[in-house]
Amino acid sequence: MRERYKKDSERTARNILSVIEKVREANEVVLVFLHRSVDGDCVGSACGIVSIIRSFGVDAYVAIPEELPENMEFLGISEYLFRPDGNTDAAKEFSISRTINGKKAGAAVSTDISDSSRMGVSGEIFDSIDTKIIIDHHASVTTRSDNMWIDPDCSSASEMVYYVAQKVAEITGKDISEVLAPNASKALLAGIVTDTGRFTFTNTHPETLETAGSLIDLGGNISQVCYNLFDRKSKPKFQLSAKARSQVRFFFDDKFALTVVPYSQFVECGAGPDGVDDVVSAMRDIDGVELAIVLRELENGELRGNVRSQEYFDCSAFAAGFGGGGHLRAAGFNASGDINELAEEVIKRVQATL
Ligand SMILES: [Mn+2]
Repeated sequence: MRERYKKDSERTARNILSVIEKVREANEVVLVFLHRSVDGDCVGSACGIVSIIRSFGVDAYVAIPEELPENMEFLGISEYLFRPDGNTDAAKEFSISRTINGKKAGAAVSTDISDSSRMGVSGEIFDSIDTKIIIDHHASVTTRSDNMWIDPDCSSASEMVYYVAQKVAEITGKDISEVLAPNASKALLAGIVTDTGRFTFTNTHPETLETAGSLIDLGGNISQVCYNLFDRKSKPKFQLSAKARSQVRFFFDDKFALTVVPYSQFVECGAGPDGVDDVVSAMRDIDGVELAIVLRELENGELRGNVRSQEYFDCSAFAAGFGGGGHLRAAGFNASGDINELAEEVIKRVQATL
């Protein structure tokens, strides 16, 4: 572990342990928050935190703002998830009395996100809880406090949560396998695999691989994780992906690749909202392309942009211009309105920046 990680993960571990004690005494529950348009890393890191907290006999749930994507179902983590806007008795109880199993949410942990505006329906719940701990590797954070661990150099929030688990085990004299359940370990591995692009991005450090190795020991299954998150696809997804690829337009000496996928094409192919997930990085990998953007329209009319760059384009700043966020080489945003008008606006702004 890096020197810097040791100090920060220990501080965060002690914060988690004091939250566990506070919540235990008050007979409350901890909620863990993640960003909307959930991905492997926010889901993995959040499940890791829930596993740590539950290992001390305290109730905790991931307040997931949308349905878990089908390609993550293999993780077997439904026991960790609570959907505030879901159609369940638990959601009804929460909407009436703001309690889960009769317990009030006494503390919040957010992973892979620090900003409630990107938490979807869970954002206002996060805002309403006073005690907060934030674990994130996105650079776009303006305030710092002792209750935050932000490290943009770390591959993933999941890697950070693994270090927190290690410290929690060390401080309390437990074995890490008592703190991280096998399904949580698998979810953490999925998070690292997602954010490192299967250990191919420049954020893959030696300790990232060591962490992944330990997680395999704890119950992660690397081939199952990679197959489900990257390779496996339904026929409709394959066909929509092919269509989106065939519609790519190139601009500015072929440095910018753009494809626009209206909802009608999802319907035509019978694909779900994740139907074009594999397209943007494939576009970015075309020789000479610096910037790739996929615009998709969801069933509810919401628009989503995925932004990837190769060497120098700041995706995070570009996405922030549309109210989104992310990393230097990978970012995203949500928008509303007409998808073709959004595309024109995107092209204009790219021309001004690229
Ligand atoms: Mn992440």
